[in-house]
Amino acid sequence: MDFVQKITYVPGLDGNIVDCSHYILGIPWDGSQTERIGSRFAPEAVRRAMLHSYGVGKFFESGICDLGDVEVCHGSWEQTAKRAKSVMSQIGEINPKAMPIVLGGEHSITQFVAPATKADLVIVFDAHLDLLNEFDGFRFSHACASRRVLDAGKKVAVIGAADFHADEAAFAKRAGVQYFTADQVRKAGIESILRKLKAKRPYISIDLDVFSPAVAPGASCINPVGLDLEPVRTALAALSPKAVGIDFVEYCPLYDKGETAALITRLMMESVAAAE
Ligand SMILES: [Mn+2]
Repeated sequence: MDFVQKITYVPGLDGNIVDCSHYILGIPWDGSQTERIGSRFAPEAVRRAMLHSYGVGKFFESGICDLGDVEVCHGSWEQTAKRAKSVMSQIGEINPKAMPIVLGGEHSITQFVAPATKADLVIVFDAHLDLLNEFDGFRFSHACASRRVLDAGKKVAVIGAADFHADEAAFAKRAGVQYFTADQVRKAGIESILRKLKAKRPYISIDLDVFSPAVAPGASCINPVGLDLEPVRTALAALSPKAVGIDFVEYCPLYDKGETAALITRLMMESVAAAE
C-alpha cells in the first residue's frame, strides 16, 4: 500500500487488510499542536503498550490488521492530507467493511477518517469544541478539527466540553452541534446524555484532553476539570457495538511515563471486545 510504513510489530495484529474486521492505522501528524507537542510519537508508544497486555476478550485472536502509520510529511499539511486521504481511499477499495481504529497525531486527523466511514454521527469526547473556522489564520489547525468534519458533511456531537470560545458555542447552536459539558456529564450522568444522541452508526473520536490529568497525564492540553475514566468507559461500551470507526488523538508521550498509552490500549481493546 502506498504511503504507509510499519516500524513496530505487535504479535497478534497480523490480520490481512483484505478480509480483516478491524485495522489499526497511525496518523502521526502534529503540525499545528499548540500547548504540548509531540503527538507524532503516540502511535509507536501505544504499540509498545500493547506489547505489555494480554488483551481484552479476543483482541489478539480477532484477526486485526496493524497497517502501520501514514507517512506524514512533517511541515506540509497539504502533502500529509493528500497521503492520508490516499491511504483511506486505498483501504476503502480493498476492504470497505473494515473498521478503522486510528491513532493520532493531533485532532486534525479525524477529518481524514470519519468522513470515509458511513457514520451518521461523529461523537467527539473532547474538552474543546474545535469549531473555530480558523485558528491563527490556519483552517486545518487542531482547534478547527470538528468544524472540518462538519464541512465534510458529517454530523457532530461533543461530550466533555470544558474550555471553549463563545463564538464556538454560538456556532454550535446555529449548526445543530449538540454538546455536553464535563459538568453536565457529572450532574446528569453519561447514560442520560447518550440517550439524547440518536446515532445508529456512531464514529467515536477520543481527544485525550477530555480526561482529568490524573487519568490521562500525557494529553496535549491540561484539563483540570476533565472527566474521570468511568463515564467515558461506560459510553464506549454502549456505543462500540454500533460504531463504524474510532480514533484516539492528542496524546503526547514525552509528557508522561506511558500511563496514557496504556489507557488508550485498554480503551481500544475494550471497544473491540464490546462489539464481539
Ligand atoms: Mn481538545
